Amino acid sequence: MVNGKSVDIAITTHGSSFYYAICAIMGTVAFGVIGLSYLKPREDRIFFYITAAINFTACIAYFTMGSNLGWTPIDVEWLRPRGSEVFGINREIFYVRYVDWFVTTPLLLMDLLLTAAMPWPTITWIIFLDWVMIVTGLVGALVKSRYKFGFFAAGCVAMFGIFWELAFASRKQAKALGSDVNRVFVSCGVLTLFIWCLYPIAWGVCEGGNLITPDSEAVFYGVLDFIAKPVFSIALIFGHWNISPARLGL
Ligand code: RET
Repeated sequence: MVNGKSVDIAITTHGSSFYYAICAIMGTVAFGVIGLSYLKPREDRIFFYITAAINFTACIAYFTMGSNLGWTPIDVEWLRPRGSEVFGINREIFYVRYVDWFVTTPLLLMDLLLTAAMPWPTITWIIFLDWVMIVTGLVGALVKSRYKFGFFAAGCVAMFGIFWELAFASRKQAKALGSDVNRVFVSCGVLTLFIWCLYPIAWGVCEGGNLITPDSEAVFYGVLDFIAKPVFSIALIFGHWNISPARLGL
């Protein structure tokens, strides 16, 4: 207790069960994608392996969060009792989310960029921008003062750079590759652009502004991750079913 206020930062069993439920979905989709890959020759499995890796990684991260691990308490400076030197009003920050995203968001982007047969220099640069976005988001989450929003702004600029590449150069190239490639690129690309825009909003009300509880955070990020990973994965795998990777130069 600090100044009569509870500073209990543990998550409830509800938050934990929700994390385990998402963990189970990610695991099921990952194994399902690996199972489906056996229907294709070894050299045609690139999208299966990338997509399975995305879901396996998330499965481990969600197991960690369901077990109430992978987080650290961060002081929330502007919620410190007025005139008090006491720190102690803090929030649990799940840094393991960022470890997950550091691995999985480049893989999600590779799924899209390889679909559009983008050249490796472009892919390398986009992955760099993505890492800037995730790392600045993590640093911002761990900083206790309002400077956190400076890091957040840098992350948003990087995300904008990624969106620009996907929406213009990559879309143009996917279109030139034929209507089947264009269809899977546009459907998975639109899903990505829409859902990725909601992550900074979630960050703003959770790690940033401390406006919603860690339980609500579990649901907010959980629903986003469910759409960004399992739903995206299924759309991508079936969208690619009749497209030979050789046609994309893979
Ligand atoms: C942060 C904060 C810094 C600014 C921005 C962010 C965007 C994060 C995104 C994360 C996407 C995660 C996905 C996970 C897969 O399941 C880091 C929240 C712009 C877009 C797709």
